[in-house]
Amino acid sequence: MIMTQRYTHHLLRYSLLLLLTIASTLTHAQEVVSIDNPWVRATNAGQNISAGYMTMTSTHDVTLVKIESDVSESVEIHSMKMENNVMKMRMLDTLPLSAGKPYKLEPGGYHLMMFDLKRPLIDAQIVNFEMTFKNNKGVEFKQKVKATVKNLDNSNKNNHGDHEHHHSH
Ligand SMILES: [Cu+2]
Repeated sequence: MIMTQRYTHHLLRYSLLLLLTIASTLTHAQEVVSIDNPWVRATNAGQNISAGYMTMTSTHDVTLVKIESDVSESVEIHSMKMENNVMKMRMLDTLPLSAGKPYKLEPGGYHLMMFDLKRPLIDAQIVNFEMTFKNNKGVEFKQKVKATVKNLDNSNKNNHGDHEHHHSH
């Protein structure tokens, strides 16, 4: 009788341990970055670069370390700011996101720059991004993002329209 009880007890402890393991795995999986309004600028004829925009909000402190897309050979993270009256873009190796703080990638500011497009980007198409983040324990996780191509030709007064200029890497 005592033996049986002890065995049951062990089983219970084992089950609890298993549950805890599952729980912590779930917590880990929930470590996601929410992405709002992802979109990509439509291309003009002969243009083989474009830019992507979105708002990223992370539940934890994470760092965006890599981005890939299904329409371009490479994707870079760029910052953009005025220097001596010239709009300058810089490539960032990584983009750290503080927990709970929304990071806006938008025209005139931070953006994802897509190089060597494999095909023209036409209004309403979908671009698939795969973003790799690293948490503060150094563990990488990936997140897929579907962005919509938008044609903003009518609002081209935006200084970002001539995106290919003023690059300084
Ligand atoms: Cu750029």
